[in-house]
Amino acid sequence: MSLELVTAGESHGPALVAIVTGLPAGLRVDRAAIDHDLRRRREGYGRSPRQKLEHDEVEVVAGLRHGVTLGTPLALLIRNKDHANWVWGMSPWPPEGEPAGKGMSPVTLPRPGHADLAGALKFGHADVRNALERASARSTAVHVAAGAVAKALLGEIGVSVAGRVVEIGGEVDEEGWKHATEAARGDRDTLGGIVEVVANGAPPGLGSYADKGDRLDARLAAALMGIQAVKGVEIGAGFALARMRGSEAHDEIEPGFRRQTNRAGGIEGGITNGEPVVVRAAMKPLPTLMRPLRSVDLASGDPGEALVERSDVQAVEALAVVAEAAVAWELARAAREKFGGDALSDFVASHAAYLERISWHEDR
Ligand code: EPS
Repeated sequence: MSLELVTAGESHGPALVAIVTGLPAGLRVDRAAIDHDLRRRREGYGRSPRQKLEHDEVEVVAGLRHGVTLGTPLALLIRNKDHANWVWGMSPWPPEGEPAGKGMSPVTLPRPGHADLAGALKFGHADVRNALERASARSTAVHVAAGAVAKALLGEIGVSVAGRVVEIGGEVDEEGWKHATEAARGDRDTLGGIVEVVANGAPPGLGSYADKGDRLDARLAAALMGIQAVKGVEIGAGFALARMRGSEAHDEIEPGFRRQTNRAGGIEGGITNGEPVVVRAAMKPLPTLMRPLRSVDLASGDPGEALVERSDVQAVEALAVVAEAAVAWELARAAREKFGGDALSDFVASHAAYLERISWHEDR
C-alpha cells in the first residue's frame, strides 16, 4: 500500500477537504504543527487581504483518535471563512432567497495566464467562475495540511524538509523582495519567483529506476508542477548541468559513500543517494492583475479587459511552504513504499533494519 491523497474544494465554497490513505497506525499528529504550517503559508508580503480573513485551522473528521492515526483514511477539513460573503454566489445547492453578496454575476472575461479560458472551454462553462474557483491556489491550504502529516511520518525516520525563497521578481535578498513587491503593487502588477526545498536525512534508496512513474525525480517534478503558477522545476544543479562536462557535473564517490558535491540534488537514477534532496520551482507572475491584460468576452466575442478580482501581488513565500509540503508528501510516499508498515513501529523497524543492511551510519 502507498500513501494517497485526494482533495476537493472551491476557493469561495464552504470548505477544502483532503483524504489521506495509507498512513500507518500509531503516528502522532500534532494539531499545532499543522496549523503552524498553515499560518506560514498565509504569511508574506504581497498576499491578498483574503489572508487576514482566513484562519485556516484544520479540523479532522476521520482517521485520528486522541491525536494518533488509526491506520484508516484520514480526513482533513479547512473551512473558507470568506464563504460567508459568497453564500448565495457559491451555494452548493440552488440558492434560496434574493441574490446577495459576491459571485452573483457571471465572469465572462478570462484572465490571460489563468485557467479561466481553457477551463471554461474544456468544461463548457458559460461562467468562468465555475473554472477559476477550483483552479485557485486556495486549494494549496489543504495540501499544506497533508504535507504537515507527511512531515510527521518522515520525522519518525529522521528526515526533515524545509522550503525557502530564493528569488522574488528577480531579486535575491529580503530588502529587494520587499522593494520589488511594493513597486509591483504600485504599478498594479504582479511578480513571480523561485523557491528551493531541501530534504535532509533521506536514506539512499527512495524511488526506483524501474519505470518512469517510479523515479523520485519524476514524482517530485510532477508534484511541484502540480502547484498553481509553477512553470519550471530543477533537481540539483538542473539546467546548469547541461552546460557542464561530465567531469565537472557528477559528484564523485568517496570512502563511506560520501560526496564532496551534490550537483545531482540527492537523486541518481530516480533514487535518493543519501545526499540532501534539493529541488527548485519557478513561479510565474500571478495572472490576476489590478491593471488588467487584454482579453475577449466569452459570451459576445468582443475584446475587453480581463477580470479584476482581489488577489496577491506575489505569493512566492507561500509557494516555499506549499513546495515544502509537496516534497514532503512525495518523500513520505516513497518511504512508505520502501518501508511498508501497517503499524508505525513496523515502518520504523524496517527503516532501521535497512540502514543496518547497507551499513549506512554516521561513522561509515
Ligand atoms: C487566488 C486568488 C486570491 C488569493 C487566493 C488564490 O483569492 P481571493 O480573490 O479570494 O483573495 O487570495 O489564495 C487564497 C485564498 C489562499 O488561501 O491562498 C487565485 O486566483 O489563485
